[in-house]
Amino acid sequence: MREAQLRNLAVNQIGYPADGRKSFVCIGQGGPFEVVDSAGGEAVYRGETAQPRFDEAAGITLCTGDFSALTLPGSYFIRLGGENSARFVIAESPYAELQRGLLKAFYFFRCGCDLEEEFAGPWQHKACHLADGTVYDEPGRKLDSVGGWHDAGDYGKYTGPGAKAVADLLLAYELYPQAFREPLPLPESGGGMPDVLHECRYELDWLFKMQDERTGGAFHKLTTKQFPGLDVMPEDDLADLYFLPVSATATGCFAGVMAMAARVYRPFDGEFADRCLAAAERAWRWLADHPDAPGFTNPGDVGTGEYGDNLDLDERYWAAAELFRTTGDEAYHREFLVLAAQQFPKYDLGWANMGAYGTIAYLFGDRAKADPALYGRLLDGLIAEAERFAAISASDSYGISLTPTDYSWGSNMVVLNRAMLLLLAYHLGGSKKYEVIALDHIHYLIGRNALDISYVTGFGDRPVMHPHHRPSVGDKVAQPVPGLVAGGPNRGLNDDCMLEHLQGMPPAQCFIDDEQSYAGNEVTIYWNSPAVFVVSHFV
Ligand code: G3I
Ligand code: 9MR
Ligand code: ZN
Repeated sequence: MREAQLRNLAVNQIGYPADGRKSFVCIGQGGPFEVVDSAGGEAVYRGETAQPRFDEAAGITLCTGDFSALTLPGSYFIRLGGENSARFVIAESPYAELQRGLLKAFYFFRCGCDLEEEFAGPWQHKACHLADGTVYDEPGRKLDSVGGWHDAGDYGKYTGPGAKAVADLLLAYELYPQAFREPLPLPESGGGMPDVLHECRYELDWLFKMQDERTGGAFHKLTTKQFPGLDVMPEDDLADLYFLPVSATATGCFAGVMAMAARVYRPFDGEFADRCLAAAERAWRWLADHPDAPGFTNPGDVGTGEYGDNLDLDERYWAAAELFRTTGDEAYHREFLVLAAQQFPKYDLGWANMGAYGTIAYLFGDRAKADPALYGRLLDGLIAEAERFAAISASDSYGISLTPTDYSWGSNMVVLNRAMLLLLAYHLGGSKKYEVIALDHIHYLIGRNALDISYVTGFGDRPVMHPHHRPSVGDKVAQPVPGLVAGGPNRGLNDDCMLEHLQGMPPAQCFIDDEQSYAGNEVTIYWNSPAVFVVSHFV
């Protein structure tokens, strides 16, 4: 809903890198503007907005004002037609705190341990979900279920989404190790291993428990049968937990992320890396033995997240690529070549389509071992996808790569996945402009959007305050848990709260900061993880 206090001037509410492109977006016809130094109150830069144009996604006429020429570090706001924007900084590195906050969010998602005051501040709470889980198909069989991250605003733990989140964080660490030097800190901080790897290990230690030791397949998810009430704290959610049946999509993701972890953790902990690789290879054998496994669907008495996905080729492709990259074993390469010859999306970053992870693993792997023709085709395809996003971004007033139909449930993941893909294309020799456009996606996330809102709790001048996040609803703390990325505008209006308040709204305005709105204002680990990746590039 467009609220009364909504400003007509949208900026990145944190700020802009000094050497980057800088612009704001103004609702209406625009005109002359000033950038004002918020300490001294003087205008330090004057400009004129560009030609207004109707933006289809936002459903309003907008214009942009460019102030890239202003590079002097400081704190500023925009003044136009008697109105002031939010304050923002221009700084060498404005996103260090944001990046740490986005990563720290994973600590807040932890399940099965006390969140101690020293690390969690007012959002501390007791250990949760400590009971064994029952294997759904074998009611007499109980297994240790403790650990990992809650998926989202609910307390389910789902193998595929967990693997996507870890993969994004490990990729961020592989590409931007310098962004992870400072401790967060975490209870495990120290010992020579960066905190991002400590945090991912918390999830990986749980993921091992999702591999059925009898078959090597990965259980699709571990949840209660129904979602608990919205104000239930995790430690009060005592309903029985179930390991839901093994699926090929979960097993493919499990193999992919474990093979990746084997590579990334090798320099720090060889024994752990060996365990990861053995688990990945065992999962691979399950996949080989189950070429036609059906997609997962919830049994009739289970109402928690389904993460249904009938296409498992992309997960198999990812697994083969990571196993090949990590081991150099030609047998995995042959499997990868067979999978790569099939038709399915190869440039999507999940949660359902995981193909890009396979493509990236191949492109970042040992080029001397790759098939030159396939390598070239995959690289061309990645660059073509980046070009497609660049073209959409060029015609969007906020500079992002979403078309009006792309604003569906979790649209902020689409924003961040596409920024991530642009950065990966840039790293693989693509145009420098991809980096500039990726930064525009961060600006959108942190306030330069149709609702003048920062979609990250605790960051920016007007952040999301009421996420659909059970701990934030159930604790007695006014501020939500910080560092969480909300799902964002969803033209599907898939919950009653959206249906009540947002009928007829243009796609990019289909968002309400209300805790009841699970289809727009929930938070998840795999919306935070691409945010960590993208922001780490600019740290
Ligand atoms: O991809 C299609 C697009 O092609 C189409 O144009 C559009 C039109 O509606 O729909 C798009 O699909 C949507 C899909 O998300 C996109 O990822 C579906 O409509 C939408 O229903 C689906 O929503 C998923 C939602 O669960 C419901 O299944 C979200 O992605 C997914 O993030 C969300 O996950 C939940 C878990 O189940 C439980 N835990 C919380 C989590 C987040 O809310
Ligand atoms: O609260 C649930 C949220 O965490 C899930 O992501 C969402 C996905 O289906 O479902 C929410 O639960 C709602 C349920 O689906 C329908 N009845 C209202 C529930 C929210 O209060
Ligand atoms: Zn828990």
